[in-house]
Amino acid sequence: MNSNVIRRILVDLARSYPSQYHQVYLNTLQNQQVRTLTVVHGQIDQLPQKVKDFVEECVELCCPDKLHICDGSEEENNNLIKVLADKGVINQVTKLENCWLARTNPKDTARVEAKTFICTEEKHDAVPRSKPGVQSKLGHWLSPDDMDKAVAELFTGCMKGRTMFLLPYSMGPIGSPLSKIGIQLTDSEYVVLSMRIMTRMGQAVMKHLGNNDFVKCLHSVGTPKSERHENPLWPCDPERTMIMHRPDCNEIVSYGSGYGGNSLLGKKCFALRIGSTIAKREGWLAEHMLISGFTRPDGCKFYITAAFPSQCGKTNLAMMTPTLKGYKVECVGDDIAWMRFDKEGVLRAINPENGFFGVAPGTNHESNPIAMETVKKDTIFTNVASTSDGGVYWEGLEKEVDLTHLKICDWLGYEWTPGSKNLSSHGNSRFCSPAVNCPILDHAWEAPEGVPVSAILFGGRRPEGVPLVYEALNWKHGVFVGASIRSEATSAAEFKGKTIMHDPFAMRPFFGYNFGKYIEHWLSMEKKSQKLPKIFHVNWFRKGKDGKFLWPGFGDNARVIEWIMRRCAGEDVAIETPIGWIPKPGTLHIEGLNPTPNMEELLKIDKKFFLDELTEIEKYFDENLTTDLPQAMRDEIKAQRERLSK
Ligand code: OXD
Ligand code: MN
Repeated sequence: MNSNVIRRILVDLARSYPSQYHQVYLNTLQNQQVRTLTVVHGQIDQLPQKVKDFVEECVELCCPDKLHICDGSEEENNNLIKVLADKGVINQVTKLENCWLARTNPKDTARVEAKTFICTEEKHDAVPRSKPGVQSKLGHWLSPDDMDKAVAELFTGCMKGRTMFLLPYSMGPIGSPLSKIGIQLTDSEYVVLSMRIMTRMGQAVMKHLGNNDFVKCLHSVGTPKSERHENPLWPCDPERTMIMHRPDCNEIVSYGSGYGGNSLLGKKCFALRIGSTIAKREGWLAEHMLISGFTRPDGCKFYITAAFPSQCGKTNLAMMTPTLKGYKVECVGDDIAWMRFDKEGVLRAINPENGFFGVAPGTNHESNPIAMETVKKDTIFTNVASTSDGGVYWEGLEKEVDLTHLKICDWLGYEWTPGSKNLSSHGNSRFCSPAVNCPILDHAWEAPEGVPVSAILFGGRRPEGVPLVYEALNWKHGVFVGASIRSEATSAAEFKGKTIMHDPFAMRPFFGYNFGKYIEHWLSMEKKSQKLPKIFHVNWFRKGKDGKFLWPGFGDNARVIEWIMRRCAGEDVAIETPIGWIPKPGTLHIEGLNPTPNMEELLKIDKKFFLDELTEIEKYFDENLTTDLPQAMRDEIKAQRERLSK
């Protein structure tokens, strides 16, 4: 991204492909001659030198008309809300307090995994060696040259006529030894508003930064040709969207999309992709996990972290209202955990985020009453439906919103009637709410040292074969369980249909480096000095022969967590099976459940199913990791097959 490099690339491109690139080159030179930049907010001279250098480089490249250095204040936020509301980009949800609804371009509604790249000198540092002829499903690599070319081509002059916003932000509580700082440059006001919710953003972060290093984040919604605009209120460039990460320089560059997962660069790009590479270097873990605290009636409290693929209920579990009497759940985070062993060998976790970017459809007072409370104020909704009485609506609210006499506008802005064959809201529509609005936020959620983790859960949507809960036999086996996660596809990314996808550690879209090395990193946590949490696999989604869920889920999942807590406390409530430990009959509390769940069916382990599962997992590893698969994983497959074949 160095401007000389970019100039050189443009010259090269113009020479090699005169018709295609010559104009870009000329425009760039011209931009450089005529460009003027007005700083409309903040003072560029007061920026730390490294930040100033970064901004100047990006200004030279993107050619914005104005620069706004964000201070993160309420006043700034209100002004930006007004700008967007005046333009009609967001509309006030008057029934709620300080809540807003944005409708995106229909082509910009989810993460785009196929257009997300990790850029390293050596391809092997980013993605494992796959079998010849097999397109790796564990990330996409880009060479530094190709990234430089893409950046030059996409970003040159892309902010002309627009304002560039500079956002200093902290992932994790400002000043915590576990936190990290990023600087995002963006041309989207929606991104500024959302980043202020999802991260600690503003002046306090800049003060703390001093002249230290930070993750460089450049984002633009892009400059499509006018005919590509389907929704002029939501500029984006879906055909050319690219999300690029350069772990060796702690750099993120995102072009063409305003959708959260692609544009709020603190979240998936920094906290997971770049975060996992920093974590590898520094000896800790950056994971796609919720963090929550469970307190028993006797006052004993355990924290768990849980990795489920997108849209498998992390937010619901993190904010659960337990149906078991006397139990309490408190939320630390619903999506990302940064975890590190402390001096005493205890694994401690912080939530690097400051808010929730949750999936709206399916959220209601039954599935997640706490989320319903959380979204009542200071929330930005995206791609849900609106009602004529100033409210919002999505699939899942049928039983609690009376739509009689109301007019409904669907997520596209068209009139919608209940029962219509189209959905009112996009399957990946979201709420973006500050964590402090969550009524069950854990008192230690911002503890700089993090909370102690007793158990790590893995899971996914598995309608068939996979029991409600099982405990891994040991750490290595637990790493194998994490590496083997499979789940039904959801609408968080571009995939369609109900296929069962591999999603190792629920991190498949978020690995910042070679997955083989990632497994090794997890295995390396097994040290004498470190007290390892127990590892479990849970599946709330098993179905019976009638196609109905066998387990009620939601608040009743507390019953499973209660069993997990008893295992963490060393209680003898489990029996060993070939795939791990499952609850001894009668030890998982199901009293009061009506109908009584079929526990036999829920915990059944069909050896044939698991042998087939093992064959599928081995095939996946062989095709996608080949020689990068650590021997320990091959040993686990062999041992599990032997146990199943007895
Ligand atoms: C998310 C996701 O947005 O995982 O959290 O897609
Ligand atoms: Mn997520």
